[in-house]
Amino acid sequence: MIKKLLLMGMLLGAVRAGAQTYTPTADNLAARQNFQDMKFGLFIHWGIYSELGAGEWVMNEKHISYDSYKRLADFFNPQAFNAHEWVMFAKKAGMKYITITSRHHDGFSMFGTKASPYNIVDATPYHKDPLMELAQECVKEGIELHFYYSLLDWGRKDYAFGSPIVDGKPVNGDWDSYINFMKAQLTELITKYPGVKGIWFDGHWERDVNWHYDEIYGLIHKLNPAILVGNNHHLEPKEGEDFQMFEKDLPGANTTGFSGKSKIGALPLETCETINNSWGFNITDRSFKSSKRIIHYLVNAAGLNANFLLNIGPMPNGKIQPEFTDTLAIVGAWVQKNGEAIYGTRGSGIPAQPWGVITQKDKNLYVHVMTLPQLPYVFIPQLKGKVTKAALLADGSAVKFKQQTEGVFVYLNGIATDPNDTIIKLTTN
Ligand code: JFZ
Repeated sequence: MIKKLLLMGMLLGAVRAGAQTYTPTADNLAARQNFQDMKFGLFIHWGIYSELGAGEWVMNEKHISYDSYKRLADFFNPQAFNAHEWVMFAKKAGMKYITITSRHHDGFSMFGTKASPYNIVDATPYHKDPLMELAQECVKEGIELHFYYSLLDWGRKDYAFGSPIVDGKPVNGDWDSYINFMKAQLTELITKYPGVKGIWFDGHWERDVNWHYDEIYGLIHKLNPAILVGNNHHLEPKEGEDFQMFEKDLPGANTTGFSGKSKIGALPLETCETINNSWGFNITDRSFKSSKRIIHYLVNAAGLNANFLLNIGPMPNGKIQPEFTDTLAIVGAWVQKNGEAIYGTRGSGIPAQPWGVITQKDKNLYVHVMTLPQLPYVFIPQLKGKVTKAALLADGSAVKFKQQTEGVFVYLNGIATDPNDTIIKLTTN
């Protein structure tokens, strides 16, 4: 038994020694800082599934065969798509980057690709590449672009969805062929589209295979070392990844049950959430989140040192439904006014309080009071440094405070509160 353990330990050691260690370049580290500064992004789930108005899992959930589903491509013709409108929608909402599905689990590529004919340019009457238009528009408007890319594919023969897995490969598929296909597409996405800054992987959890991440991440970083790689595997970050993501949960929370194994690591953090209850366009889903709830999600994420990636599912004609534009116009107006306490901040390390959170930038702390307390003050524990000034961010008016060894009391009596978030800026020395 002991011998066996020793042997195993040696083997593990050898594997570890053999694995390449990833050292991010200076450009990559700068990209991570910039990513953290942006704080707010737009997630877009858009594909031929939008035609059925039942989310991006509709093929799987309704047991639609690949051949029948493929027919959706014949009718996909988003004549009303306008890249400028989408980018301006994001900008107006106060978002600094867009992460869009280039290919989801249905296997349909929403970009022009030589690696498969099953793509928007070659297989639909639209014959245009919306992701190219979006990429060019993003560069023009100073918005960063990231591509979501599915590892899981319900249709391809080489992927062989449903096949038993032996030795890290699907026995009924051709795993090498599938890995090469993904590498070809990722090369296109990184080299052809201007300004792409990140790749957001998803689908890892579908099967227990060898995903060849060393090769895939290695290829991405070879093509462009500054690209930020993230993977929605719901595990701790793996070698070669540049940020850690959480799905439908703030870092540290696990309301979904997906996040139990994703201990918070040292990489930049991002959490994604839907504007209603769906990722892809869903015609019956009317559970729209209020602007207040979205603002609170953004502020809470920032307080935990994380970005917030808010998802919308555009309609099959290429338009964004008015409920989303209305809500995000309100969110945008709020963020434009209060951006100083969001953009470029980091978590303060002070834990969330019943009334809200604290963000930090340089020597300033931003106290976000989202739930007004019963007593007319908030108490901030564990504050380092001496507070020299407290002022309402909205108008600069002085706010009373008292600092003691155990923390700072900030008095709210008589101040003009904001129904979303009353922000008090503390200057420390
Ligand atoms: C995944 C996708 O399946 C989904 O369509 C969407 O793109 C979202 C952002 O990411 O969602 C998941 C992934 C894994 C689990 C649940 C939802 N899981 O492991 O339970």
